[in-house]
Amino acid sequence: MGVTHAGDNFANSGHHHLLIDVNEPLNPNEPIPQDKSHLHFGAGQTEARIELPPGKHTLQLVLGDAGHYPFNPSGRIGEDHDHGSR
Ligand SMILES: [Cu+2]
Repeated sequence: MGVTHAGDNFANSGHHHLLIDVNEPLNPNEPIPQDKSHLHFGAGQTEARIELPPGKHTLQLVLGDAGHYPFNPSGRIGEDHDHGSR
């Protein structure tokens, strides 16, 4: 798989999406929503710094195609982040 800009339609390439505290599964037949809990890295970013309030958060990384549809099967990395307050 490759990483491209949103809108670039190369085979087996797409851009990353970070889902923050999203518990419902994505609908593979619809574009990934665009809101505070669905971040699109449409410039092809491969790293990002995000600020989260202390507590338990669920982060998912999903690769989407040029039209923001999740790849199927989605190369999803599930992660439970427990970054408690100090
Ligand atoms: Cu997108």
